[in-house]
Amino acid sequence: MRAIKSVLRAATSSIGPNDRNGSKNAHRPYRYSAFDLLRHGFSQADWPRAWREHDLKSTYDVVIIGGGVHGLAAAYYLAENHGITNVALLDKGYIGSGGSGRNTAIIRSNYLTPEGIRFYDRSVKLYETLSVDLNFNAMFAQRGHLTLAHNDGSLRTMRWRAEVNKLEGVDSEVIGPEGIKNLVPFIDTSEDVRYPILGALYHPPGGIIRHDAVVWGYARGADAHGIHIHQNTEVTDIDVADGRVRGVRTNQGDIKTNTVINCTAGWSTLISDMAGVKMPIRTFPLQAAVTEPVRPFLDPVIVSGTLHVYVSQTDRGELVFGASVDPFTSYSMRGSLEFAEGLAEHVLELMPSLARMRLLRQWSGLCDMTPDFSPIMGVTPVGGFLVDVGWGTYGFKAGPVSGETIAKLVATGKTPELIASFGLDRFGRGDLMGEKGAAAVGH
Ligand code: PYC
Repeated sequence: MRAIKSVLRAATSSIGPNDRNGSKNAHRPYRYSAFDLLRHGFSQADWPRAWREHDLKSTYDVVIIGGGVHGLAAAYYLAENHGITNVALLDKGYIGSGGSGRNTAIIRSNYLTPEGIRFYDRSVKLYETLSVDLNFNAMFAQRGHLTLAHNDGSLRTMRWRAEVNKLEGVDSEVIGPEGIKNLVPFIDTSEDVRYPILGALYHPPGGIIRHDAVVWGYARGADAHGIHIHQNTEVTDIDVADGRVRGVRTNQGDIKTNTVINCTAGWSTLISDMAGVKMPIRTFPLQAAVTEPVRPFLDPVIVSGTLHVYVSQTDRGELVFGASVDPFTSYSMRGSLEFAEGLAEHVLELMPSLARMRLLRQWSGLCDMTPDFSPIMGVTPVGGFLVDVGWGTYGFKAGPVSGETIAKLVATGKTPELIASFGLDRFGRGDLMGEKGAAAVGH
């Protein structure tokens, strides 16, 4: 047995550096497979590290600030699609420790504006192939997404969204209480409740994913191309001279660069301020909570704007809940009793049979809200200072497409059509992209 184990261990550790792209730092990432799982199970050998640590260099072609899904996806697509690998990704904590590790992992493209629908639909498409593209199982479960309407006004908005979705080739339709009950037998569709359910926007391609796996998959892919991921590296200032970015200063040393991408959430205004770029953003906490695991009973994601609640069941059986952003600006990431009480009340109005379930944990993340509920992406008045910020409560689902489009902008110098409507200059022109009607819940 010992001999078998040592052969398996040797096989496991045989993956070595391989200069795949001609970049000195590129290496062939470890290939995960079912056979490997078996091999590791027998050998008990450690899995190889998914990404490496590097010394901070004094110069990079591109510096990305923020090690969440947006920053990591931008890093990955810069290398994968454009061969740009002399890139540093900086995070003041550990990767995925901000919004990417705190969101409720809902993916959908049932937005309201044609621009929003096209943009988020591209993200859904990228999410669909992500596990294969990155050889990292992100467990995307397209179990459908239901946005409930409890009054005529919301039903009208659901119809509107369904029609624009269809025009853009996105699968969405309005269904009635019977259709809802078929999909979610536990939901209370009776008429004698405070907010009877009149119908719902049903969006079959929507679903949930493992958000930490998305972060790690992109980190591994970026690292394989030789991109440097620097955790615990806080940006303290951005050097700008003659209207252009010249470098960034960090608590680990200074970096010279001509291109900086602000991919932060929560701190996006503080980072942009360092470059002298003002952002029309206000930051609010968004709380979430998770229950103990129970047997699977809930397939689709359920959202009720009127009750300010959304719920999904993970593959492990926990229910994950979220609500509206807190009603005040703050950088606090703590949960509150008020939230847990309000949540319980609203969830029980929808599914009274959950009364005995216990909440395990609650937390919060920071949402950078813009006046029109659309992001701010692209160039700024400071040359070489690009932004991918202002995600409100939609950030995680947009990670792949944001990374893809920002990388294209850096590589080509041209703003891709998919993000042309999201520029900072729209606020000066008064050309807003009202996407509030597609928010999961009222904010
Ligand atoms: O837009 O689907 C959404 C969402 C869910 C949680 C926060 N935002």
